[in-house]
Amino acid sequence: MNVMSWSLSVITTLVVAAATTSPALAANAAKSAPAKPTTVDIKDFAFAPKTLTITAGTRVVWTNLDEEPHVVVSAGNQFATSKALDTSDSYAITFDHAGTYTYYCAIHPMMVGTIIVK
Ligand SMILES: [Cu+2]
Repeated sequence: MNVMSWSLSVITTLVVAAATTSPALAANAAKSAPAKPTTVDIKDFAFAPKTLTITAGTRVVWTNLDEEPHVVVSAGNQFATSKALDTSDSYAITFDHAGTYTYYCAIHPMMVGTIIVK
């Protein structure tokens, strides 16, 4: 093997090594990209999922699938209260800061849910 082809071989090895480290780069890219909206269904007088864990910057969309109206209210007044959501109505909040956000339905206070923002 002459010096030139040896160099090529080393370069090829480095390129392959760089390519195999790309999952880490991809993970970083995914972290910095805006998070996709996440949905909470309001169905059968319950929030589903009842507890939702998301990353900061995620938009959460509640959709009422019941025939009864529901109102999303932050237990600690951490975000704005929704209007009365009729069937198929949605309400969205973007959670920019880490924390635990508990909420309930103003009309049916036994309906409770939690958003955990990491
Ligand atoms: Cu309700």
